[in-house]
Amino acid sequence: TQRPPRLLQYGRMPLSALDRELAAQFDVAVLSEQADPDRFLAEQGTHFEYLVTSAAMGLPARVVDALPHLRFVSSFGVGFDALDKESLLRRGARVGYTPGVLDDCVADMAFALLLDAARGLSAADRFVRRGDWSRQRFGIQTRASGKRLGIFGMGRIGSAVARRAAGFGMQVAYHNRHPVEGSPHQYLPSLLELARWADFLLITAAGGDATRHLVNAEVLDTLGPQGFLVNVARGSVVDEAALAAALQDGRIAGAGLDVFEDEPHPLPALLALDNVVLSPHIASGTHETRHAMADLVLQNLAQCIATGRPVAEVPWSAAAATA
Ligand code: 8YV
Repeated sequence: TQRPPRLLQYGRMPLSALDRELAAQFDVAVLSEQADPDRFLAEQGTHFEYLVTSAAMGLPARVVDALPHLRFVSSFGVGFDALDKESLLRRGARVGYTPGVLDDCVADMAFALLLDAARGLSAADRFVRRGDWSRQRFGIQTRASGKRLGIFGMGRIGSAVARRAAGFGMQVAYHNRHPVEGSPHQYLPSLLELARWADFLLITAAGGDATRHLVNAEVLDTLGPQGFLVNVARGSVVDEAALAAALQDGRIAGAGLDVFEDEPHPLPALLALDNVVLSPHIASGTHETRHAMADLVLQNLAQCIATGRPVAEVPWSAAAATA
């Protein structure tokens, strides 16, 4: 019998069943669990052709540079902003990821946050638990149905959000760098125009340098005191300090956030506010979706080992491979 291929796991995966399956199929080393990870890389880095990581853990250049024979990275997640593009392209390693299978659950979560922010659901829960109900009235909230939903980032997930919005009788407009061909929704050529138009500004744009802090104080002030912000994309898209200040001053009405600039550390100012609902980066975190993501991580690995290319490949990796 052949020895199973060696596989470097950057860290524990977001689903323990996947850790177990990887250990069954491969000769696994988990980098984060080595006593001295840098020394481990220096001594053993030459042995690994395959690596798995997640969108949240990412992959720094320091690790790629220590793996001279790295051929394939399989990442758990659809975002690839935390995978170091330059070092991976230099290495010629191909990069697989898990688009498509998480769209519905992320869109569900976007709507959960939108409705919670508008109707004050989490604040209402705190109100009842504190025993305030017998002493005072809960504040009047904001209607979501029929309102204007501005989507920043009309990709697969943005489209899934827009489909849900139809059921709530919401009008949808969006902003991307370029209009999406064939999209039935209104395109607004700038984020400021989208913020001015929208009652709810919802972010499903990719993270990374191109979108860093695009949602800044000016965009939030333009969204205005009746407006709500929802972010299920990347914390880096929003200037979190500006957001906390806008929420505190009532310059926007409320927010729902699943992602933060420095996870797992939301800005402390946010924790004290009742008009923001916070969740710990769980939009893809259902049994169904995490298992589908895990299957694609495994399929990407298997196909890359068999044919040299993954089932679902990060665009810049695919582009480099065909160049
Ligand atoms: C995380 C995500 O991948 O897919 C993404 O880009 O951010 C999430 O689905 C998940 O938390 C595991 O890292």
